[in-house]
Amino acid sequence: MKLESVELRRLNVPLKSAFRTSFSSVNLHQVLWVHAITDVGEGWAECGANERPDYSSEFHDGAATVLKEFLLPDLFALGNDLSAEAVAPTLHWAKGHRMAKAAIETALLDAQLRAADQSLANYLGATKDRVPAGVSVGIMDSLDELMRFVEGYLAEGYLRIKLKIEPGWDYEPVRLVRKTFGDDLLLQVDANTAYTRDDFDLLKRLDEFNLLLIEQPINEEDVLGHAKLADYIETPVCLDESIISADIARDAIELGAAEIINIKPSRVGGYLESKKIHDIAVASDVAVWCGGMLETGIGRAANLALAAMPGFTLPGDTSASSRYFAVDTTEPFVLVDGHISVPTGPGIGVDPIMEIVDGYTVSKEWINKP
Ligand code: OSB
Ligand code: MG
Repeated sequence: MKLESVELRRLNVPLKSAFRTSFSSVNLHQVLWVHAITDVGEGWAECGANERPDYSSEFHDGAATVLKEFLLPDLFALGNDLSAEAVAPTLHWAKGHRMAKAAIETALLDAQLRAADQSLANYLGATKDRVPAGVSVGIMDSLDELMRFVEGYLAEGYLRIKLKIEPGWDYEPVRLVRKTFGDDLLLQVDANTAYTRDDFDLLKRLDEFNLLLIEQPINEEDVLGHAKLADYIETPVCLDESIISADIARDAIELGAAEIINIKPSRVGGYLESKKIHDIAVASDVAVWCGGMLETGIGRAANLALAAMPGFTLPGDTSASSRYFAVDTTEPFVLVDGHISVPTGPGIGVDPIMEIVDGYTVSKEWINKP
């Protein structure tokens, strides 16, 4: 395969309701797409970075710049030696920028698999044709509002609820959801690093609610702190932001800091690195689940393929398109009996609907092979 040109496309996609985490509140989802044109066909990927460096250090302008100035030139230079598998080794010299690397690797993997008439799910070794869906519920203005949203999601059939928490929005919302919806509800929380080592007693109070897990309670660089917390509380500690590579996943597991892992392909540099983390976790008896970055259909499709691998034993944040969007950029993913079907078509298995995509597009830039 040979890379001929790449389109960087920015989209503004309105959310159905504001999504608030401990680090931001968004109404409009700003998205960066990487569209690769090769000699064997084209491929698409959604970059996991946000517009601002608020979830990780990456952000749209940074990802676009590193792609244009450093990553794409090396991939153009490979000529006919390019393959999706060659992307990570070729770009290894460039430190970090995993979301930018993941985006180009995924677009090329999509092109390569479409040409080979193979689905991403099949390529990754998926064993399921549908995956159980959880939903991530943002921080609300009131407990009443939270109850309305959770009740609505459960009525739609979601099989697991994840509550975003932060200091001041933790014990009470969790208590009320547990009390209202019962002991059988699969319930977990995500702090997005909002707590510190001084908050362990506060977090221990959540033990009484029999949560599936607590996700990334403290600073992502404090892996040892998560191991100490995991010793101190009953609730299993799950890492998200901290796990940026298979090496870190292996270390975090060995340290006792990652009793469960949220795998987000964008955060770790792509689907190939995600597969490595999956394999390490399975070998260590650590459960994994697929996280998300509010992906539109292009990104959601690829996440579903990953979530269909055998080690993904907990419901992911792989919700239906309607969780976030009135109109998705592809055929919408729908919830049926609490599950979402894994795409079976070649590559990521879905196509952008260009009339809709063009309506969301705010800018396009083409980078051509020199
Ligand atoms: O921490 O998992 C997270 C969204 C944006 C950034 C970080 C996170 C999230 C979510 C939503 O929790 C996941 C999704 O539904 O895509
Ligand atoms: Mg998280």
